[in-house]
Amino acid sequence: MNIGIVCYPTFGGSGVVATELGISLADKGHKIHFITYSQPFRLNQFNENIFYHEVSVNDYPLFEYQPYESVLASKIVDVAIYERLDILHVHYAIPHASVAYLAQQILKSRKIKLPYITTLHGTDITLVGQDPSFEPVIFFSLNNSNSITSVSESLRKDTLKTFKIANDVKVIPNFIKMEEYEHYQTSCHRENFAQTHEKILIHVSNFRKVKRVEDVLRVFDIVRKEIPSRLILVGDGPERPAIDKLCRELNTCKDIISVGKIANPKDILAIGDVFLLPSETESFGLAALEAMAMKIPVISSNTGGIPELNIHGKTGFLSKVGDYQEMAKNTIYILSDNERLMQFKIQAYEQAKKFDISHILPMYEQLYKEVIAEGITL
Ligand code: GMT
Repeated sequence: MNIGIVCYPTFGGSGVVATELGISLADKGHKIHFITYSQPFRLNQFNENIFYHEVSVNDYPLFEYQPYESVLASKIVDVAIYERLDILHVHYAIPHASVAYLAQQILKSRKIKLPYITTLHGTDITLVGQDPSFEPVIFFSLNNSNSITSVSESLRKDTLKTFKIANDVKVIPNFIKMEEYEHYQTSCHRENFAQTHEKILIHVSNFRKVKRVEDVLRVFDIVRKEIPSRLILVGDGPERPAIDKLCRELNTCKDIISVGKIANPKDILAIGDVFLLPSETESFGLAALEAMAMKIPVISSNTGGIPELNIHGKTGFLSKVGDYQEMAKNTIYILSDNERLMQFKIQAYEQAKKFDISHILPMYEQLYKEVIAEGITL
C-alpha cells in the first residue's frame, strides 16, 4: 500500500508512535510518505520505502499566525496525486483530522479518492479537545474520518463521552519493538550516575503540567530518606523552572541528574530501577511501556489508560493522582528487597512483550485494507 502519515515530528509520544509505525510498515514493503513540518526525530535511518515530504510555511508580513493548516492540506493533496496514496493516516486530531478532511474534499473535486484514518493519542481529546474553541471542528472532522482509532480503551471511552460522534472508535494500543530492547547494549555507564549501593529512579516526559513532575520530586524526597538513591530526569519543558525551584526547597538537587531531551531514552532506561509516572491524565503512557521493556517496574497514577498497561502489584503499583506518599511507599517496597525488585523487573518485561509490534502492526494493516476496500463516494 501507499500510505501517507501526518504527525507531530518533534519529541512526544504521538510522533514516536507514528514514526515507528511507518518504519515497521516500510519494513513490510509498504511505501510510506511522511508529511510533516520537520523530519521526525526517530526517522534517522535510510529506508528505501520511506519518503519524507516537508511542509514549509513561508513567512509573509501580513500573517500574525502562519497558515500551517493550509500548507499542510496543499502538501497532502500534492503527495496524494503524485505518489498515488491509497490512504492517509493522521496522528493527533488537532489540527490533522480537519486538515485531512479538507485535503479529501479538494481531491474529491479532482475525482481522486483519499480515505483518512485519525488516531487519537490523548491530549487531543482529554485536554486540548475539551477546549470549546476547537469543539465544532474536532467533532466534524472525527465524524467524517473514514475510521478512528484510539491508543487505549480508556481514551475510547473519553472520546465517546466528550464527542457524541456516530463513528465507532477502534482501540489499537501503542506498541514497542521488543527486539530493540532484548539485548540492548547501553552506552551509559551506571557508575557515572550512582554509586554501587544506590538505586536509580527515572522519569521521562515533556515536563508539562499534566505530567506532575513535582510529584516525582516529592516521591524521590521521601524514598531517598529510606533508600540511598538518585533520580534521573529525562526531557524538558514548561515545568522545568518549577522543578528547579522545588528541588532547591527540598534540598535534593545534588542527587538529581537532569539529562534533558534524549532521542533514544533506552540508554538511560538501561540503568534504571524504578520508573515514575504520576501524571494527571495519560491516555496510554508510552514512556512507561518503554521503561517496562527495559525491565523497569512502574510507579504511576491510576489515571486514563495506565491501568491497561501497568498491573498493580505485578509490574509496579498504581495510586490515586497526587498521592505521592503512597507512590513513595510503593517505591520503597519494591526497592528495599533485591529479590523482589528482580521479580518486578521480570514481570514488567513480560507485560511489555504483550505490546510487541508483531501483535499491533497486523491490526493497522487490516484496518487500512478495510477502509480502502470500503472506499469513499466521489
Ligand atoms: O503527553 C505526551 O507525552 C505527548 C502526547 C503526544 O501526543 O505526543 O502523548 C500522548 O500520546 C502518547 C502516544 O500515544 C501516549 O502514550 C500518552 O499517554 C499521551 N499523553 C497523554 O495522554 C497526556
